[in-house]
Amino acid sequence: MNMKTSQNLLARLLALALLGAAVPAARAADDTLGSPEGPVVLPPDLAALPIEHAILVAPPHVPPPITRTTPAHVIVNLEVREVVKKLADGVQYTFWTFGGDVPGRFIRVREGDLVEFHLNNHPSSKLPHNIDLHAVTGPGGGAASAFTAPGHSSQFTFTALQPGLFVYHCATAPVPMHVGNGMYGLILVQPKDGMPTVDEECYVMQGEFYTTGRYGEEGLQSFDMGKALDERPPYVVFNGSVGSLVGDRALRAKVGETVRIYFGVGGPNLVSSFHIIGEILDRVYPEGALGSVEEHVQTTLVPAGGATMVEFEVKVPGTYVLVDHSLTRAFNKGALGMLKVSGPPNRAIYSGKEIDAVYLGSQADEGSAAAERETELKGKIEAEMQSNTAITGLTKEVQIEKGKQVYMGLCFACHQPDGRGLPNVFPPLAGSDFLQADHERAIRIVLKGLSGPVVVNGKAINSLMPPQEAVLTDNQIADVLTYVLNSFGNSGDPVTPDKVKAVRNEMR
Ligand code: HEC
Ligand SMILES: [Cu+2]
Repeated sequence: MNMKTSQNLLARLLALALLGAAVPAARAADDTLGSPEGPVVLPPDLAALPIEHAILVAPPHVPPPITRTTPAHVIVNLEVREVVKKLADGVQYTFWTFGGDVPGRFIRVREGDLVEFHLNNHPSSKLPHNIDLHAVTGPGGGAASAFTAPGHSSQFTFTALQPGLFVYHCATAPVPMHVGNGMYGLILVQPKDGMPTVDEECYVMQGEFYTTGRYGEEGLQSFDMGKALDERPPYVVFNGSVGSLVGDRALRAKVGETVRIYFGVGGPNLVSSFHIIGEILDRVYPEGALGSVEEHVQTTLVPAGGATMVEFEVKVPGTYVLVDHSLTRAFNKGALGMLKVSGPPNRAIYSGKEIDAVYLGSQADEGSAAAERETELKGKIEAEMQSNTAITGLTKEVQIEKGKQVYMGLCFACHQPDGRGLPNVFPPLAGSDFLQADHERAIRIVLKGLSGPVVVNGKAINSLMPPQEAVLTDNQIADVLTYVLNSFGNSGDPVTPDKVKAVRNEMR
């Protein structure tokens, strides 16, 4: 018997001793993974516990609080399913789940409960799975006893010794892949003395997805181990998909209510700087530990494989945005959710907008003048259409005005409002030979960005322009290039949306 096996055996003997059970010596010696040891013979006090079936609940909801004041023998039935679901608009992913959703079903038990755990792996699954519950005291947090082939069911029993909010996850090799495909959830072990009552409880978990395609690339995506090794996920999301807590699916509360969010991080790798824009967290239980409470918290750090509970009273109506305050994750990778609070305003706490005066700097003034001019020209076209069909010239003028708004909202920041750029940093668009030599190339640059050395008007530059394909529509790109090609002393033909579309398609 090697060291590890003897340690395992020791731990198992301890676990059995804890249950007060007689040790089935012959079976305990056969300590291979997954070989059943048979049901434990419970001592009279445990055998006499009332039996209860746990209610498991899908996110963002949680089971109701446990009101009993004595332990029970709680039976948990959790089903593993491999399902194809939406990761983002137009993007599907084969999620491996505990219960059909990411995160897995929320489990709620009470400190001191005897938990009889059944892990059922659906017959349609392709792979075996198991479960490691951080609430379990014992080898692998249950994983050593829960390895379950498709169409099989495993059983093990543990005592919920310590209260707190715990992550559970699959621990089958390769573990990062099983977790990275969505195999995590939360189990709350309510303390013996109960928890403060609140009006709303909800369940949110963050996790990142390492898809082969980049963010937003349509179709069925698969797990990319290379990206996982580099810890460079295209997606970082709440509750398993981009937009899972947005719009109709937002969390809800009413003014005056107290809200508790059970927030966990499945990972597999990233931690979360959990923050709610516009709320100060009245109470935070760091790391899901009920023993300590922090008050008046802005942002709380949640480790991978960790959890926290946050509580706050909502006092002002409006939409509050849940984010990982590592902000590109929130605004570019999906880690963004919403809490919509309804009810009467409280102007003493928050006034709402008091004054709306324009202050956007001179560039934006140009932009708004362009908007007026565009409306004026559109009016002119309509008037002209009544009598004259030769409106091509005017169409180009409209494009120029619309393009100017795009330019003043985006390109100006680098290429400058006058199109002259900044020496050695941003190349000029005004009089740019590079731009005017090849309009198709210009479309490509706006779509895909540009990096590496280029020479513009005899001056070398080696910098980086970010791609705009995800930001701008074909029309906007046509308009902005028409504007640039017909401003700053440049002169050129209009760029049509069809041309942009053709270039975009050919680069797919
Ligand atoms: C974040 C800064 C930034 C923004 C925003 C930006 N660019 Fe650029 N652009 C650059 C840089 C830097 C280069 C040169 C890249 C290199 O050195 O390879 C460049 C190059 C170009 C070029 C080719 C070089 C030249 O001067 O003719 C064109 C055309 C161009 N940008 C158009 C645009 C348009 C149109 C927009 C708005 C839709 C835009 N850029 C937005 C930074 C930016
Ligand atoms: Cu698994």
